[in-house]
Amino acid sequence: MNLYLLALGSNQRHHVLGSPTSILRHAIDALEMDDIDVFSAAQILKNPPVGPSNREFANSAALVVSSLEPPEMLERIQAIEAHFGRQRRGQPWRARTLDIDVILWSGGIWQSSSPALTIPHPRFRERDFVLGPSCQIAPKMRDPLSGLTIEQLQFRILQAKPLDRGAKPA
Ligand code: PH2
Ligand code: MG
Ligand code: MG
Repeated sequence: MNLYLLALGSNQRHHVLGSPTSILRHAIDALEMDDIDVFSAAQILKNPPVGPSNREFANSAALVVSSLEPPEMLERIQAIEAHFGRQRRGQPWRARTLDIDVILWSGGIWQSSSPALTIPHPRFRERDFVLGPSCQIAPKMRDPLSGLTIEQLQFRILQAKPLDRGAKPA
């Protein structure tokens, strides 16, 4: 069995599901399938955008247990994103109804170009919007590259920018 830490984000309304917060609630429900068991999900938080977007994000994280191997998990996640109205055409930073990223995997390190998948996620160590929710559900899960736990990584960025936290409950 594989354990995955997933990060979820949304900064665009869905015509039926409504707000980003509502989209994330539905997306967490949609993750639960025959071969994916949602072990726990973090509280949904609102965060200022990191990067070129100017729209506020709703963010969360989920710990899931699955028999799926990383490429199959990615395929499943992309199917869920598409089902929730994610458009992949255009700029990579465009507003999205749903983004689900694989952050950590119990097997450790994964690197493939086809499909393009890197675990641990290459930018998660600096991202408060990933570490904040992840810390609620998996504080002791360890990054195989730095050797640090989620809690330690979160502490490191809080120490660096203590007044910069824009996260608030959704
Ligand atoms: N996702 C991005 C870029 N910037 N900022 C926040 N707050 N939350 C996100 O999920 C997010 C982001 C690229 O996927
Ligand atoms: Mg993504
Ligand atoms: Mg992302």
